[in-house]
Amino acid sequence: MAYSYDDQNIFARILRGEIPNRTVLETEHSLAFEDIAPQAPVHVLVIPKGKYVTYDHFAQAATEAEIVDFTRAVRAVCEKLGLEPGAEGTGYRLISNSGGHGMQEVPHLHVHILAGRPLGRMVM
Ligand code: DGP
Repeated sequence: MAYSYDDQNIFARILRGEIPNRTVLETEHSLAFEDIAPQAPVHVLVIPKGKYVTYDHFAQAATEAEIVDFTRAVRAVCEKLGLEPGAEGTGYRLISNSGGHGMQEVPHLHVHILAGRPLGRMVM
């Protein structure tokens, strides 16, 4: 499908510096910042700097450099925060809500990184 991107969405405004954020990590093509309404002790959002609405849009239209950068930015945040799966008390959950049934609120692709406590089983 063809996507139309809303330049006034809240993450577009964060990327333009119009709204402050608590940045965790910034790369050439991606930005990671703390969620304003954390659902876990660690709740970070990672977004591409490019104008992509959903994961589907990004995977279709982004350059390979953007895709590699974004994928590694997610990992780099987890490394920076000491979340890499392995030791007891580590690990995390990645979520990317997409579209209506995904209950996506902000129409700019974002991956939620949730961690810091056992997160429970997913409830569908
Ligand atoms: P989703 O439902 O997947 O579209 O999640 C959107 C998330 O964005 C939600 O967890 C709250 C967060 N959020 C909304 N507005 C702001 C904001 O102005 N700043 C930050 N840091 N997070 C925001």
